[in-house]
Order: sequence, then structure tokens, then C-alpha cells
Amino acid sequence: MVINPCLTIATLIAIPAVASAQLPGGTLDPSAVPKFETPLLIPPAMPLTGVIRENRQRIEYYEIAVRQFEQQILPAPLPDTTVWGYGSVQHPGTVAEGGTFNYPAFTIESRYRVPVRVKWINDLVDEDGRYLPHLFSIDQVLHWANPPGPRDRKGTAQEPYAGPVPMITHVHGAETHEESDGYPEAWYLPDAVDVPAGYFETGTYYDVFKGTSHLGDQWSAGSAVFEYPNEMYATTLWYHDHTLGMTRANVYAGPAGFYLLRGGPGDWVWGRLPGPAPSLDEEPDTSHHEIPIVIQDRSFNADGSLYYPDHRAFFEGLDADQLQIPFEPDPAFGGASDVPGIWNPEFFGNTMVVNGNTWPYLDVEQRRYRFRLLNGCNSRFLILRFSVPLPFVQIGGDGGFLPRPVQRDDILLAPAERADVIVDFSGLPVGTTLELLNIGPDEPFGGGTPGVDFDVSDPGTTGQVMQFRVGPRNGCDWSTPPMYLWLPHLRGPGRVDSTRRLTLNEIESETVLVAESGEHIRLDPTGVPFAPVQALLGTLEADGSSTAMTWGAPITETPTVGDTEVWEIHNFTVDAHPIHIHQVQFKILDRRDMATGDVRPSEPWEDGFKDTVIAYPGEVTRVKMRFELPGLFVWHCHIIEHEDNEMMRPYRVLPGCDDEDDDD
Ligand SMILES: [Cu+2]
Repeated sequence: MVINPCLTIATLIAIPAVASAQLPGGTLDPSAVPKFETPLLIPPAMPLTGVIRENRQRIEYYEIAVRQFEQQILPAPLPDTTVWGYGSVQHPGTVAEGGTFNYPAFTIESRYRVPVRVKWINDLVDEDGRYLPHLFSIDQVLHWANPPGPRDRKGTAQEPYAGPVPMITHVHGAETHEESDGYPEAWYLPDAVDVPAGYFETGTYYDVFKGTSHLGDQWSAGSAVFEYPNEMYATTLWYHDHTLGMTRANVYAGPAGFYLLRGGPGDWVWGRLPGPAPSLDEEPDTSHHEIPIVIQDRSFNADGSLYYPDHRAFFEGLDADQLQIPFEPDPAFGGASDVPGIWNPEFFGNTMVVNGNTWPYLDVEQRRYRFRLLNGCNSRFLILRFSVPLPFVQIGGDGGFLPRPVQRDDILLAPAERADVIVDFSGLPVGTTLELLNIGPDEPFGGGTPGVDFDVSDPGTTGQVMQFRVGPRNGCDWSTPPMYLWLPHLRGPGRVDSTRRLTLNEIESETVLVAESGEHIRLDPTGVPFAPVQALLGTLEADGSSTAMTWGAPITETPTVGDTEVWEIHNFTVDAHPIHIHQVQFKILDRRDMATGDVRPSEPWEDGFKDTVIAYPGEVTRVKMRFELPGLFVWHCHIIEHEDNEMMRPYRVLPGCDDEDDDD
């Protein structure tokens, strides 16, 4: 029997549902944070380090580091916040200091078939070159990078990891070669002066890919050089950390940014889209009408620091002094607990941070805007709508434009999903203020209707996202009314060569059994399993059973270059999971109810290419894609807490006949 993680405690100790109340978090009360005081930051374009000419080809070159700095995320005079973020090493310092280091990062603006080459530098060191420890508690008993060793294996130490931080950057949705994809075991430590003796400074696959990459001779201590061919359809991508077993904490600390690809056949729009977006050669004081917006839930402490739970008790809603559950190995329990003590199965912050500020506002003109929406939350599904009747017209998704514009009142976004939307403020009177609301749940999402199948987010905090203030139009709006746009025809993945049947599974604790005892739960060998210990991907057997597999199990998905495959994702858990497949953009075919057999087509707003799909509980979700590049990649759940604890699998694209020469 699978227990819904969000129901575990309610079921066991009858605490009423807290969905529409304020969520617990750090020591800062989110309702004490003034809203709509900070203007929305519009991330500028990331400055180039240089342009390289190679074989008559133009390559755009960046040197981008991750650093630690202070940023005013809460509105002043609340304290500033220590975060991590990317920036151009040739333009050091934060935005407040005139530099480029920011959370979220500046936007990489790229062009079709103009490769982008990035030296990604892990620069989490202090002024003296000593490593900076993590901002949050890293659970060493997960299958994780584990620099102290055994490398890329489970550790045994119960205390949080205090050493130098491994990082590896992945451009989400990009079609690139294996050595540039940010494989979770290709991490590297900063080039610090005090890396403890005996520590591994690189992940297992850093060394492999340094050997095979044509840029491997440029990889130096604390860095790797990746290249993105940009031969895919124009779309909204984003870059973030992907280190094995600690992505949740690395991303939560801040390093993420947009990567926009423009031009080529995927950008042939009949009509004119609202613009411009920030660019490198713009005039000062340019008004932007194309704006990327990343929404992330965070919690804070009263000193301004980010809060992320350091104990499993947080997820269970248990006070530490009531704690009777042996998360750590416990002699009373035969010396072993299979419940990781620090890792939390999901995390929901109690504030909304948009482009790096809590609850900002944006002054808009009475005209159309193009917003590139990204759900950058760890676990939270968002359902966005305006506080006044005002539709979104969605024109694009993860992997490019939709076949036709789709008008929507609500935008559902799972973690990592993007929506390219046009919003027309021209019909609203000058002086109107309206809010972007979130009516998704403050807990794991399982589908259904807000307010009917689940409680909506706390209207006082996480139910609000940002504010828009309508002012007069400045000049003419030359953009095409969105429903008159003709969007490009994008070629599909072609004839299907084979089908794989895959599964999503939740694994319950086998060692921790509990029973209710007043307000407490207590250990009871005759009780019920305490809680989920992990979620796993797997394969469906011929008899309908599921073989759940961990990250370390042998590779089972091995498509061949040039093949088009259908992956059927059978979700045997009680929650929806956003499943992301690296290297490819796929089409969603349909979803089948496992109980009734009813089949429904993909949603109109999912009709373009996708790299992340919501797999609902009790359904079989079918996606179809063509594999173009040989090599080692991953597919995983993008609830990052799940991804970090085994809900990720490697897959290998085998070379086709034409590629055999490459193996010599
Ligand atoms: Cu998941």
C-alpha cells in the first residue's frame, strides 16, 4: 500500500490539513514581508567573453562562474540574503556593484546554428581561495556525488556534509553532446587551496568526458568547457546545477538562469511578437516588452538567510522535541533506518520569489507583452491566473512554438516547465493594479480542480506571485494580436520504431513502523510503514508488474541514434511527477487512465515540443521522440527532492551504423 506523502501525518496523527494556511518555514514570518515593493528585475543579457572563429564558424564564448554573494531579495529594510548565482567572470560583482553576478542569472541570448561555448567555473571560494561550505544541510546517506568517497556512491556519515561544494551545469532542454550535457557524475569541486586531502575533486564522468570532449584540453581545475550547437527549434531553455544527490540544495541556493534560442525555422512566425527583450547592444533605458519570469518558492530566516530544512522532521511536521522516529541508524532498530535523516521528500517554501525578489511588481504599459514563464520551484506545481479577468495567450512551451495560439485563463506549470505567453494589458484602465495569483496547492500535486480536488495555496502568501501596474502606452504597439499569429510548422519525430514501458514507483520504509499515540507517533513493530523513503523509476514487466530501479542499476533504456521511440510512463504513485528526458524534445501523445482505460489526448497547450511532461497518478502518459545524438544521458523526475534520491536513471543512446567510425 502506497501512502501519499502529503497525507502521511494527517492520516497517522490527525493533524488537520494545512493547505490553505501559511506554511512553516524559517524564522521569518512570510506574512510580515511587505508585498509589491520591489520592481521586477528583468535579467539583462549575459555579456560575451569573446567570439571564436573556428573552421569558418562563429562560436559565441562565455566564461561563467558560480559565486556566493549578498543580494536584496526581501524588500529593504529587511536584511539581504546570502545566495549563489552565475555571472560573467569578466564582469565581476553583483548588479548593485555594477557587475553581472545575480540570482537569477543574466540571460544567455543565442542564435540558431551559432554554437555557444561556455567555460563553467565553480568559484565557491572565499577571498583567500578557501572553499565555501554549502548554505544548507547535505544528506550524505543518499546516493550522491560524495567527494570524500566512495565517489558517486552512498555515504554513511549521518552529519551534514561540510566540505567543498561539487557543481555541474546543465542547460535544461538543450540538445547537446553527452560531455556538454552536465551529467550528474561529471561534477567538479572549486579550485580551492584547502580541498581536504583524499577528497575526489571531480566526479567519475568528469574524467571520462574530459578525455572524450574536443574541448577537454581547456577543462582545468574547477571548470569544464561545454558547447551547445543550437541546432534545435527556437525556444526558452534554462540552465541550472545538476550534481548527483544534491541538486535540490544547489539550485535552491540560487544558480539558475534563462537561455533563449532565437532564429531558424523554429522561429518563422507570420506576424510580430511583442518585444524587445534585453540584448547586449540595446540603448540605455530601453523598454522591454518581452520579459522572462522565473517563479520560485523560498523560505527565509529573520536574518535574511534562506531556509531549507535540515531534518526529515520538517516534512513530517514534527517538533524536534517530539521526535521519536529514528531517522539515523539506531541500535533499538537493529542499527539501521532506511529513512534518510536530512533529506525531505518534497519542499514547499512560504514566500514567492520572482526573478530574485519576493513578490515584486512590474509597471506595464497599455499594450501587449510576451512573458517567458518558468516554474523554477523544487517541488511546487504552479497554477497561475490574474486577479482580474485577463487571459493568457500561450504561443510556446518547453521546446518551441505551439501549432497555434491557445487562450487560457490559468497556466499550469510543473517544476521546470515553461510557457511562452502573450498578455494584453491594453484593455485595462490606466492606474489598474492586478496580481498574478497562484491557485496551485501548497503540497504535492495530483491533478484535479483547484478548490475542489485540493485546497489552493495560502491566499496571504504563496497564493500571490507578483503585481502588475498599468500605465499609459508609450508609442505604438506594432505587435500582432496573438490570435492572428501564424506560428511555425515544426516537423514531428516521425515513424515509431519501438515502444518502452516505464514506471514511476514510491518506496515505503521497511524499517520504521509506527502507530498513533495521542499527539505523537511512536515506533511500533506492528504498525504501518512510517513514510516514503524514495521514489523510483522502473520498467513494466510483461505480467504488468513494475521493476523499480535505482540510479546505480544497469542501464535499461538504450535507443539507437536515428530511432523514434514511444515511452509509456506508468505512474503507480499517488502524486504527479514532471518527467524530464535529457537531449531530446518530445511530443506528448496521450494519457490513459489505468483503471478505466479511458484515453485523453495531450492538452492543446502541450501540442508543441516538450522536454518535461506531467505524469499524473494512475495514468499512462505516452511521449514520442527521436534520438539524434549518441551517448550517456539521464531521464528523471524534476521534483528535485525526488531526483536527488534515486528518481533518476541514466540512459544510453547507442551509435547507429553511420557513427561506428566514431568509436575507433
Ligand atoms: Cu517525482
